[in-house]
Amino acid sequence: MPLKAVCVLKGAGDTSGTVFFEQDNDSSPVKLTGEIKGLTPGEHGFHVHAYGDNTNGCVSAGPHFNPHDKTHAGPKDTVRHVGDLGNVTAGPDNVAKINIADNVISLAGQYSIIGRTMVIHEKADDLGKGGNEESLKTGNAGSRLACGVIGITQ
Ligand SMILES: [Cu+2]
Ligand SMILES: [Zn+2]
Repeated sequence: MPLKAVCVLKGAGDTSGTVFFEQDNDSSPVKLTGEIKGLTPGEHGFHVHAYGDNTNGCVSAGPHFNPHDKTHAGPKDTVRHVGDLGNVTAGPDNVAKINIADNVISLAGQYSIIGRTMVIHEKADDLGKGGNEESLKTGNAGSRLACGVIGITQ
């Protein structure tokens, strides 16, 4: 039985989306599909943040999910936060189609992302290559446009 999860992202503005997660077993890649609308055209940082807490909006989700205490980077880098999924790209229709496969996040086990928060950001994630201190923490991706808690689905 594949593992499945879903995340509905909402925010204070008109950005919203739905992301579906699927993983064949706890050692295979997690596939993410879905879309986020209400984005300016171009790249937007997209991460798993540590807490499934939206009590004060997306800010309560805390920093990037980083159980190994590493620096921020891109999804293809070996040293990265577990939650670093890089960027999604919105087209002229303001919609980003999501089609990601990632080998670091999981839907089961000690480093499961279930119960944590997906965040879509205002700006592009510089993937840790921005040359300043913030780049190695957040990728300078700016404010949190929308977010949602990742939950188990059938
Ligand atoms: Cu983020
Ligand atoms: Zn990060």
